Amino acid sequence: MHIATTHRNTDFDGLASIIAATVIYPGTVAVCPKNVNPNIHRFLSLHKTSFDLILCGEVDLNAVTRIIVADTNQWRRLDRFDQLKDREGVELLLWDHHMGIGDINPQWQCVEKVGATITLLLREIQRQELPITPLQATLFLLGLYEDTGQLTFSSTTPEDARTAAFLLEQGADLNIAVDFLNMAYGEVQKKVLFRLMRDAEQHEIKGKRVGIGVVHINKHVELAMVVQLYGKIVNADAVFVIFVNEDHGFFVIGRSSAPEINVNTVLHRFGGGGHPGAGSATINDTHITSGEIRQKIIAALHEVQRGGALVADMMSFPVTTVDPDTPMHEIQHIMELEKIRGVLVEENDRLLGIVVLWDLKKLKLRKQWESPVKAFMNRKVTTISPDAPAGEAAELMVQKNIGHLPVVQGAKVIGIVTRTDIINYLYGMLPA
Ligand SMILES: [Mn+2]
Repeated sequence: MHIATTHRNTDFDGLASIIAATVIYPGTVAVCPKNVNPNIHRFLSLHKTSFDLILCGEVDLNAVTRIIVADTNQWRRLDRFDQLKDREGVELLLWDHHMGIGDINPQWQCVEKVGATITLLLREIQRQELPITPLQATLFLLGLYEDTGQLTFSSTTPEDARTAAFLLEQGADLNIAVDFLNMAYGEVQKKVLFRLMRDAEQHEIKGKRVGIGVVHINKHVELAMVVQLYGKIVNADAVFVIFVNEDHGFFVIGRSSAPEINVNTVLHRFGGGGHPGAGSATINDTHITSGEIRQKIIAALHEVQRGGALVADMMSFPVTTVDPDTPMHEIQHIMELEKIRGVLVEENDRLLGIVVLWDLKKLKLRKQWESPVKAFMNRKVTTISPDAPAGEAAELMVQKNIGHLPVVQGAKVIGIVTRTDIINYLYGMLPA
């Protein structure tokens, strides 16, 4: 007997993966653990008869000659089959996207860091051009969407997104998928949120409100959205939550809406990372405690703030300036030549105004091109100081919908922040 099975507290990725395994390996029986997540329970109560599934208790262990394990690499997460751990003559295959250390040592495996295990099985299904039904496609899409937060989690890979496209082509039903995914706040997430509300500490660090929580979990579920929601509810500028899992490993999720608090820089110290606003770290150091991790985060927050990126670190210079009598045709020439979209107008080292590419589009008459820039420039220029946090520049440009932000020290322009500088900053291309 050949079986495909997955972890207890089965989620959509686990269920989708064992059904996909029956497509890839004909004659294989999908075996579902007794304990499944609430949304899986709801899904199966409607669709049970549509899929060939049996429970672990129904399998005669002596008859098993091949086990395909999906979405976990640990024996003890399986229902009953850990009894086959060292049995001779049982072939073991593994499909998984967890990169941590597991104790399942298969004869063959496909383990890669993608957003969902189902993506790996669908790679094989597509390679062999195996047919799948719209119902299977819907279940596969649920697995993919649940594990990737509808392709928004930072673990999402380009292949996950292409797999979603493939499933939609195969007739996956988005109405059904949305219906089941709306339960993204399952029991585990609700408990986590409750504990955070009750136990998390609020710290005031350099005038910013930072929530720091420690939560014990015994299940691998998506928690990023809970952390984000918690931050919003308590109106924190940043939140860091240390999740302690049953193996005493740690998973830290950070979120920040304050330009001064860079999550990427803080979690970098734990071997993690992400973006200034969002990131995570997995800590597999058995000698560290959650209390020590919390202290390290607080220490990092104090330091990072001091050394955080400033406008001076991100601005471009030198700045192209012209005097107020420069004719407009020359402005156009300068923009083309230097490949820039904005020119500052100065007189005696004093900023008078700014003219941007958009202003040139307003010129209709030939003689206007001969007119001086002072007739067309914008005199109300928003500026920023070089000591301001880099994130403040981003915020200001979004708020005012401007593409150029002159950096002014005293009365003198020493640089300029453009949208390109902002993009480089936001996507972490700036050395932190
Ligand atoms: Mn998974």
